Amino acid sequence: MTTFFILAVLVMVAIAIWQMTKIFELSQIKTVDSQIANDMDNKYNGYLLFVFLIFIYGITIFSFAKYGKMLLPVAASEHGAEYDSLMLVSMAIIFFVQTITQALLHYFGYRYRGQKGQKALFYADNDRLEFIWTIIPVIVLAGLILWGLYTWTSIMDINDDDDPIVVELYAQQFNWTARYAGADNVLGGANVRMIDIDKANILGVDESDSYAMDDIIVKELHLPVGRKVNFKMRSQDVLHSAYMPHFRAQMNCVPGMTTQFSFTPTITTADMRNDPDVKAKVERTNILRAEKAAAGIENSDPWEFDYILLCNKICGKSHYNMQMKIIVEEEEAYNKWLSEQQTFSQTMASVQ
Ligand SMILES: [Cu+2]
Repeated sequence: MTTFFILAVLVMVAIAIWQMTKIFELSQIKTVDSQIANDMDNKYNGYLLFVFLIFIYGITIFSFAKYGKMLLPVAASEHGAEYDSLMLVSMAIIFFVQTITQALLHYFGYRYRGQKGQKALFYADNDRLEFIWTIIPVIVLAGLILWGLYTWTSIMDINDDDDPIVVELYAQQFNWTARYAGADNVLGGANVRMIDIDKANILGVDESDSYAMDDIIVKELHLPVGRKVNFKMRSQDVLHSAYMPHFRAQMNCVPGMTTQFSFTPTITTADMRNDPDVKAKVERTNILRAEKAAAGIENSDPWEFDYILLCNKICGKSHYNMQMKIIVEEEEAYNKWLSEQQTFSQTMASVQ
């Protein structure tokens, strides 16, 4: 019965609005019904430009306030700080220019709106003005590009200085496997054609290569803090991308070739868990998770922060869940963990 009344009221309100619109239309019949904008129209549209300007500024401030906390915490790698400053300066310049140009654009739209009897001024060119608005972007952009290239070159300079650990990241739909180069710090040869599932040789490591014997294949990445790591990426099937956001690192994994990336972790997992930003994020997430758990939704256990390796190329239907945990720890703990893992020759022996 209540539903019926609500529906009846809604229908009546709709009829009333329709009737009022008709009355309004009838009362307007004598005014000029022209498709050409008059001074009044132009003025209203000019005011609407200011409303829109307030809207875009408002939504910008709102987004900063509400979503600013979603940004990544402090960079946990040596090159990360340089990368972050480049990003911050670029964004600050874009933000500054955007704020000023949008205000000018909308103000000019209002100020020079169409007015009856007013004729637009024919203004062919002004060399000084054009010089100013060409040279300033040229200088700023050239500066940013040069700085960017310099940063890129220094980040992408992968060499064997400082005794790096060599780790292979192997991508396949939809998981990651890591292979440490072992005591000799040289990865054994590998090729997808040598994959032998019966022997559990899932990475296609060359069983006849002596360098491969001490390689260590694992499903969790442990890295010693302060030690450079040279990653070699391979893919078994399609294009993947090894993305380690906390270390500001990403490299595509391409079938048929080896790509590489190198970085030095600077903050251990334990220290990162104590970072105020990370702590706040974990708290916020766990409040949501507790609510879900109370509602009986599965997989809502409290979350603990961990570094993570993700896939950043849409590689198939389970792409979203292609990830591997990364643990950064003191060299001692890392060495202990590594010594507890089986080498390639040990796993081969146990299967045969
Ligand atoms: Cu992938």
